[in-house]
Amino acid sequence: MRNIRSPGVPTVLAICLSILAACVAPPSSKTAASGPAASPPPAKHGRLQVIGNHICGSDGKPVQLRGMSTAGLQWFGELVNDKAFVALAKDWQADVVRLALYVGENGYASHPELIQRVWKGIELAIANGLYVIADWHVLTPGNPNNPVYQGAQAFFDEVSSKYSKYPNILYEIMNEPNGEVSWTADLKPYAETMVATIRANDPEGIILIGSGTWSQDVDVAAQHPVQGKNLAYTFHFYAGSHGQPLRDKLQAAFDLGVAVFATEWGTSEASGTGGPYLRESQEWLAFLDRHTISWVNYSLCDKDETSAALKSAVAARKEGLEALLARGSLLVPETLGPDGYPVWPPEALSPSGAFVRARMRERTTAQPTKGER
Ligand code: IDC
Repeated sequence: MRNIRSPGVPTVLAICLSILAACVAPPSSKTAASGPAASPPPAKHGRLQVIGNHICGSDGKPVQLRGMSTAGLQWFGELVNDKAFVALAKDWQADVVRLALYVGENGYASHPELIQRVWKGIELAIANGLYVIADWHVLTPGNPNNPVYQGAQAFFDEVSSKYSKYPNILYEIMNEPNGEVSWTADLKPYAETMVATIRANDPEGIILIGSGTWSQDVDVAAQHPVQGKNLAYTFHFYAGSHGQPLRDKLQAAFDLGVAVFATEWGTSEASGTGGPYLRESQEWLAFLDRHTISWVNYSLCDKDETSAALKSAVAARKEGLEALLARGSLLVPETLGPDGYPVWPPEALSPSGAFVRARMRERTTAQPTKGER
């Protein structure tokens, strides 16, 4: 977090000069891109809604959102910065960002101040016209009813009361339940409580529901779905570990009529390492395209692991990228792109990051949406 300093005389002078400059200069996309926009661009598809087994825009047409997840905010929270969100929206042409609020593992349960990163992330997403997923990152322990997660209701009550007025917000109530958890006895009742909590403040926002086996048991959930509107089920895959058998489960859920959203997938194995498995990732993405299923890649961070979209400092140093590192952490893109807004230069991206960015932009190039942005 930044230190708050009282402005000295030179700072005040600089502020006056910049106000004067802003008054005389014509509005330019460069200034709009690098500072918080006065009136943020609208969320691309308006208020989302679930119709049948699709997530649709406000016009009722199925949409496919693509975007990136943060890694654990307790480890890589610095990623929640203005430049990164501008780069993601403009250069990567992402539609959505997911804020992974780990609860266990030194996360929110023991560091409640992490909530500030969620608020800042939501604000930055709104300012950049991105949809934003508030992810209650259940992972260890695997049961969302474990006392570690006792803050869930208060969290979703607060998120939904603050942000229900924005079409940008989506709620992911349990990242990946795992271990001895039953859908009907543990997860569905938990989901019903969270849905009721959120619905008390937000009658419309999309609620994303996880399932057992690290959110792979979508087919089980789909047999006994939670009642209510604008509900969708998450499923997670890692291209090096999961293939056709998981796609079959997904197809089964889809055929039972529920909407699904891949809120987390990686080009690596499920451990976050190994690979990248780009051929397998292509196969998965082709499947998601065919069904107009939204996806979020894990993760936009610079950890030394395959699934990370940015190079680690160690890898960058090995490649002689000292000049890039000298500008600071790769979590803050300090380079200005040709259009005047911050970008990660190609050499800052890992093989996984380069692949995912290209896939994200491909769609935008294939189906121009200029008029909509
Ligand atoms: C992993 C990170 C790793 C971190 C670990 C901590 O990649 O750096 O040490 O969490 O638990 C998931 C989880 C996601 C995992 C990811 C990769 O939702 O938190 O991140 N993964 O293992 N499910 C399947 C894979």
